[in-house]
Amino acid sequence: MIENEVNEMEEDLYCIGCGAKIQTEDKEALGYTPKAALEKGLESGQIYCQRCFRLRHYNEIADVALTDDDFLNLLNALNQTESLIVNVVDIFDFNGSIIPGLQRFAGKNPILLVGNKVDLLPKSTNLNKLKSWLLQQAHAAGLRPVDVLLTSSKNAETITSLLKKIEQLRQKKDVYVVGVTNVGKSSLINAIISQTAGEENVITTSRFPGTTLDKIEIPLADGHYLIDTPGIIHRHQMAHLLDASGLKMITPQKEIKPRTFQLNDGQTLFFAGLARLDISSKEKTNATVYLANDLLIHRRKTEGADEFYQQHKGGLLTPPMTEDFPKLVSHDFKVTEKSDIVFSGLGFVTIHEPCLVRAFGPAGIDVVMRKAII
Ligand SMILES: Nc1nc2c(ncn2[C@@H]2O[C@H](COP(=O)(O)OP(=O)(O)OP(=O)(O)O)[C@@H](O)[C@H]2O)c(=O)[nH]1
Ligand SMILES: [Mg+2]
Repeated sequence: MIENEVNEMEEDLYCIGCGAKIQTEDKEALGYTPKAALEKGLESGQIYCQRCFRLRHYNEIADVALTDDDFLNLLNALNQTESLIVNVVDIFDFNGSIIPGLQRFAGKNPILLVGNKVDLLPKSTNLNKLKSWLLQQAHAAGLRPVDVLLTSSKNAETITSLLKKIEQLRQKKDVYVVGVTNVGKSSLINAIISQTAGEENVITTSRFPGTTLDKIEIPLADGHYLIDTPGIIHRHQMAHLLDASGLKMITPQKEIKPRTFQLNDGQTLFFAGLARLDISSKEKTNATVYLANDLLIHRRKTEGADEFYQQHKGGLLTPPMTEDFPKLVSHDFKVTEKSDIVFSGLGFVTIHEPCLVRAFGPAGIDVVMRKAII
């Protein structure tokens, strides 16, 4: 009897953690929930699928792939809606956070641009300057946001400002929170729920890309919804090249303590085994590195650096730990003013004086130069 009831109700049940439709048949597919867990969930009114359960309790990820079509459908649906679009980007990885063509997908709907994870930047960062930089970058990428905000899901004040801004801009419409995977969309929504309803960590979040699997609708006071969406997956993200422990090591957890090196001509920095930077310059050059605080930075001569890398990759230079990690390829830059060399998904290095830089990143990962942001 109970079983029948459960089966009938399955039609309309969604995991509150990731948005997947709940099912009890296929262990490998999205939304799988053991029957016993489903019955328990029905009693409590909050159902989490098995994948969310594992993520939340053991930090274990079960890979389930959404196809590029899934994302395209989601984006295409945006201009059919009447809504406010909140585009969240990771302030620490702006280049890796851009969704090409978002302005077109948004149609007539206004876009609020949110630079998240601002807690990772040093306290001394000039936030107003950073905001104008963000807007400028957005314009360069063809995005015309109606406003820009900096947030941290760990900072209540920024969440209050975000809520206020959303209320002001949404004009009694739905709110879609969109962005690339891992920028912190679900964490921001959790922070909003915590501030308005007092419930903590309702939606599943994790450092693994691809946590949210379908739309999650959070009801707002006026009958409209705040909608979490699955993050767009950029296949060329550092996160996809690493295993769970590697990912943990490169993900900054708190305020980054910049590490400055005075480099001579012909010196090299290795950022674990993931990236490398060579300097050519007549003068001494100062390089300030913004990376996860515990990640190894190893300085040595450029001469023999290739052999050194081959010898120590996966040993002294860890991560990576896996054999199939792509080889490092070089990118040459001529620094004429204070600039950042950005290793997408890893961090950046501010070069303070004019010099020549040869930067190495894993094949397929963007390595770019920009005007210094700090
Ligand atoms: N330092 C810092 N970390 C954050 C912040 N917001 C989220 N994170 C972390 O970033 C990772 C991804 O967070 P999620 O909220 O799952 O990101 P998402 O955009 O919903 O990701 P998908 O569901 O995969 O699209 C987690 O490890 C979070 O703890 C923030 O403001 N500051
Ligand atoms: Mg999410």
